[in-house]
This record gives sequence, structure tokens and C-alpha cells, in this order.
Amino acid sequence: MKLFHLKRGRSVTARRVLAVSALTTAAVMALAGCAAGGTPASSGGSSKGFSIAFVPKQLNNPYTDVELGGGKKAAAALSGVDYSVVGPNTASASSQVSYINTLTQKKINVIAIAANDPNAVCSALNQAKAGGAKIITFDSDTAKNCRSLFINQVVSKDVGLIEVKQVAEQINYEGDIAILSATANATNQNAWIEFMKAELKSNPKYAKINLVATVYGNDDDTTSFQVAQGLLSTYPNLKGIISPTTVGIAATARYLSTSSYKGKVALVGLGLPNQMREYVKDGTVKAFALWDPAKIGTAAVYAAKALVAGTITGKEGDSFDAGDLGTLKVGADNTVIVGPPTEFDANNIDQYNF
Ligand code: RAM
Repeated sequence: MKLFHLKRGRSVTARRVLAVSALTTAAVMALAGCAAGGTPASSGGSSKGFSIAFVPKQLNNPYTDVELGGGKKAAAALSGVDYSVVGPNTASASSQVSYINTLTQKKINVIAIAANDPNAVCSALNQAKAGGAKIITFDSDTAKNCRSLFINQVVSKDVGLIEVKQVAEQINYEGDIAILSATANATNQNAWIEFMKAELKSNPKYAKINLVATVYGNDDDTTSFQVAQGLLSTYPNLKGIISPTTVGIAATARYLSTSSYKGKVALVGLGLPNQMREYVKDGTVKAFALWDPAKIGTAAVYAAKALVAGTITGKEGDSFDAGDLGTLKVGADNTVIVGPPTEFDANNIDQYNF
């Protein structure tokens, strides 16, 4: 009986998620003028404007779709911006390299990349740079010398603090917890996890909480679901899970929602309100966090404009106009911080639509 419910829940929701992903990705590709193989339909800079190609960690990720939506809107608001999206279907370390090489050949003016690995893409990016391209990272950084600037969604330490605080509150500051991450090489995930570990170790409030495992669902819905299932069978006394990935938290919530752990194992992390709403309403999830991903795409397009115009180089202290986001400043490590994280729960989730 339990198995039947579990399977049914997974297939219905998975089908819906896949359909939505396929649709949104198809829409992004079509609107961006991309061919089916992920190659931009147009390339090169125009005399008036510039070309920018986004290379997300992976296509078919609802979070990515929202990020790119912000970039597309900003590109449309500026005149002469040739916007395109290319990228792999899986977030493995070197899956982006061939896409970067194609963009280099096409002499795209700006490559905006969310890196699946801090180093694996560097030599391809350096070649693009040698050919005249400007390199921006967003969401997940490369090593510092491979890009001009990094559009970071939030202060990385804030993610670590908020995640530990949320899980601690829900498990009464005591018990075993685990982290279910995306891929093992993702720069953003690893930075957040380091801050979580440091906070757990150094803050006496958390002395009775033990991090027993860090596991990886590779930002794949099915893998994340199975990894969540495996985690609970290996650690049946687990009190809480932190999943700082929108794919991981949604898959884990789906697993918990039809299992005997529902309402007993706390699940926090980073989720899209539209994906998490049903799990907040059915009592599987009490609180989670995120920011508006669209702002990251917007910030990247305006940063690209300023880099191409030569009004900034990406050094600390530079600032540039970012449309609706106002003026953004480049801080330490050539990084632009877009916004603070928001905490979502039953009281405010219906106010958000992304
Ligand atoms: C996933 C990805 C992404 C991350 C979000 C929160 O979609 O891993 O890189 O920033 O979650």
C-alpha cells in the first residue's frame, strides 16, 4: 500500500515537473532563437549593441528557466542585444566545454556561465577571452582568474546560516541531520555547505546537532528522489535534511510527502515557491528559503552591457546601472551580490509566484 502511494505520487508529480520543464525550456530556446541542438541562431556583436550567450549549469531545470527569463527580459528592454542560451542537459563537470568552444568560434561578445566546476571550464573560457569575449559567471562561480566578474545571488555565508538556523529550529536543536546537495563539484553548493559546516561547528547553539552525511542528487529529479529515499533507509533516525538545491528539495519533499517520515523528518533548503507550495500546504515542509532567480539574469545582462561599453572592468568599486534593480556595485572578489535570501512558510508562500 505504502509502495503504491509512493510510486503513484512520484509519477504524477514527476510527469508534471517534466512537462513544465520541457515547456519552459522549449519556450526559452524558441524565444532565444536557438536551434534544437542548442546552437544560437545568430551570433557576433552588432554595431549598436552586443551579443550575450547564457550557459546555465543545465537546461531542464526550473530554477535555470526563471534565471534566464530575467536575462531575456532585460535583453529585450535594451536595444541591440543579441541574446541566446546554450547548455548541457546534465550538470556534470565538463559538460559545458563544447558549448563554450562553439561560442568562441562564433565570436559572441559576452559569455555568462553558471559553472558546473570551478576549473573544468577555465581553459575554454580563457580561449574565449583571448578571442575578445568578456566572461561573466552567475549562480555558480569559476576560479577567479577565469572571469571578469561573478553575479552571486546572495552572500554565500548567509545561505549557510539560514539553512542551519531553519533546520535547528525544526528539530529542537538536537539530533542527526544530512545534506542533500546537487553535484559534488558545484562551486555554489560547496561554498554554502562549507559555511553550514563552519556554523554547526562554531556556534554553541548547535552543539547537539550532528551532520552525519552529505549526499548528491546531481540536480536530477529522479536521482535526487532515490538518494533521499536511500538516506532515510541508511539513517532511519535522521531528524532533518538540508537540501540547498531547488531540484533536490522538491524531489526530497515529494519522497517524504508519501512516506512514513512525513512531518517527522524536517526538510529545509533552497526551493522555488511554486514547486514547494503543495508540500508546505500538506505539512511536509515548514520553512525553506530562496531569492528571486530572475534578478540574477537581469543583473548579468546589465553587467555585460557595462563591460562591453568599457564603463566597468569588473574590479572592486565599479558600479553599473541594472534597470529595475537600480545601481549594482562590484564588491570583493569581483563579485556583485544581488539580494538577501527570503524565508518562506505557510504564512507568506502565496505572495510569491516563481
Ligand atoms: C539548483 C541549482 C542552482 C542553485 C539553486 C538554488 O537549481 O543547483 O545552482 O543555485 O538550486
